[in-house]
Amino acid sequence: MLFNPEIERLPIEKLRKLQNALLKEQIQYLYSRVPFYRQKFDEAGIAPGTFKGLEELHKLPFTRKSDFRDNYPFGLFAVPQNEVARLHCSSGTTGKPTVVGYTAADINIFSEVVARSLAAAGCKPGMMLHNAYGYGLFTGGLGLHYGAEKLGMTVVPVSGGMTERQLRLLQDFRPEVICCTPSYAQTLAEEMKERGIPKDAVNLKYAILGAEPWTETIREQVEKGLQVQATNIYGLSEIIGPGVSQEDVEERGSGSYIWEDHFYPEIVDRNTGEPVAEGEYGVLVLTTLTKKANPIIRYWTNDITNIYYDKSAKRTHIKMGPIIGRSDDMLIIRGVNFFHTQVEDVIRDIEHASPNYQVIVTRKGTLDEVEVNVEVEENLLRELGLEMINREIVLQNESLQQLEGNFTRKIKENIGLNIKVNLMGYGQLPRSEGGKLSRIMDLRNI
Ligand code: ADP
Ligand code: K
Repeated sequence: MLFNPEIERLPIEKLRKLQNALLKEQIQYLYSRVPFYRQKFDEAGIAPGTFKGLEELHKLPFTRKSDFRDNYPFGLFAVPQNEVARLHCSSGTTGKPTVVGYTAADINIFSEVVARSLAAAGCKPGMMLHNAYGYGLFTGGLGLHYGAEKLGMTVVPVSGGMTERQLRLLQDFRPEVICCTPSYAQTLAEEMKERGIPKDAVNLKYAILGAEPWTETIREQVEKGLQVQATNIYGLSEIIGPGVSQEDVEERGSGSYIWEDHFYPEIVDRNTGEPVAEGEYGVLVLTTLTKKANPIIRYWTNDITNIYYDKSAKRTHIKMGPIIGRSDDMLIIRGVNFFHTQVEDVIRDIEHASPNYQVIVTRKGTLDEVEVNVEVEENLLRELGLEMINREIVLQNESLQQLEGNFTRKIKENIGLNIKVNLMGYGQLPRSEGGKLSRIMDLRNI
């Protein structure tokens, strides 16, 4: 279903025209209201009166997370505080939180893009949404909540955590839709199995997962475990929150639509900042076209992905691939670029390896080294009559040695690195308890 078919199918030329007009307005607006941007535009030689629009966007400097911090709390706001209807903060995965503001109209935009996203994910008015994103300063909970109400859904504002209660409500209320982080969806799927809850005791059909990188490996696990069709939702507080882009349930695996009438995307080279060709990987840079309280020009998301038009798709808006990682999570191991999502990709090809894994980073002298801890599937443990796994057990067990060997070889083939793999028993690695799960354990500064 398309929530807003007219705009979601707007022909590209018209979309471009609209973006151009909105961008010019946005530049004018920021020039007159935000000293930070006026100075930046002056330095770049951009005068709002003669600014040519999209064709000159690349001349404008990037806005970075540090700009939010330097202007903390409200220095980037374009409206006085009494016009700000709501504040949110980023979850602070990478340091001090940043604060963002929304006017009532911005909240409407946020709800609109989330409503479109939910509809693309398979939701319809009248369906029930179990919203297990965290409520509070984090944009996920309230963002999905307002969007679902706009679409006309029944919202259960469960928030994250308290897995026992989540499972109870999933059985009692029988919602068709759940949204949460992919790692928490894994937890819920595992816990259902663990507690012997039959799959048909819950009525889920769709899962909308985001807030952290995930791959097809986790999609398979969640789709099987929860009996759902799972789609990706992407966003970040600096731009608006979740709902910047969303995958269509019938086009799973082919990328997520970026709602281009509100957010203008670019992909640039992570080292030079220069634009790359369509489809190439780089840093996603986003410009808000319609926000009023806290509009942002060329935000350096630090997220690595690619963007491309999909001519056979239902909508005209551009798509982005999955985020392969944050630029600052990229490790350089013996000269090879490495993201933890690459390990996740490999897991899919290894029989008996489960998508519960962790990448351990250490430093030897000036060089970074990584090892991978990965749990084996529960049924293998049972077959082998083991409760847990450690080094000693692996060394004594032929099947486990073989599995470790396979894994190491596959990593070598796919990533080009010799990486030490340590098998773990089921349940030995940390699980998401509701929020984002870090798959990287960084021991470099210890
Ligand atoms: P923080 O940067 O503190 O985590 P946010 O809560 O605003 O702040 O989270 C936004 C970030 O979360 C994005 O920049 C991105 O790194 C990550 N993210 C959000 N959605 C996805 C997704 N679907 N896939 C991968 N990463 C995502
Ligand atoms: K597997």
